[in-house]
Amino acid sequence: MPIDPTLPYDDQNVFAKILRGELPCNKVYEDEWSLAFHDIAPQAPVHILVIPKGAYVSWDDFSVRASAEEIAGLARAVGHVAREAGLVEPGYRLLVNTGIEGGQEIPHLHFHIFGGRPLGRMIG
Ligand code: IU
Repeated sequence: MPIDPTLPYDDQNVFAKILRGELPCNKVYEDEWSLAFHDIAPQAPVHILVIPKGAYVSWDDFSVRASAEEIAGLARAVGHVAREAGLVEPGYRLLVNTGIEGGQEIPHLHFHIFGGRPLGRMIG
């Protein structure tokens, strides 16, 4: 069920619980700003989620409230994780579902990294 991005942050969402160590994840990378883990229902041979450690509902929320350091930290983490997964040369796709019509289901910002097969051309 897609989430309403105008709602306040829900600290009971599954990614908040993963960040607090209350739920397990298959971790790929972690630093001061970010956590990356394999998606539980992969849509491609490589399907990794990268999330900020801060409490941000969505990309929209993050783009407004996050500090420059948090934004840079998350951007660097996404690039690092894709590189470490060996995806730069064949190529990969980043996706951030945002809000109800964007199909976002978990109310904590997450970048999807897809790769490991030809993904085709997709614009919307
Ligand atoms: P979405 O952009 O909010 O639609 O993506 C949510 C993703 O979170 C989706 O790909 C799920 O498979 C994934 N996920 C997960 O990795 N672990 C979980 O415990 C749950 C969802 I719930």
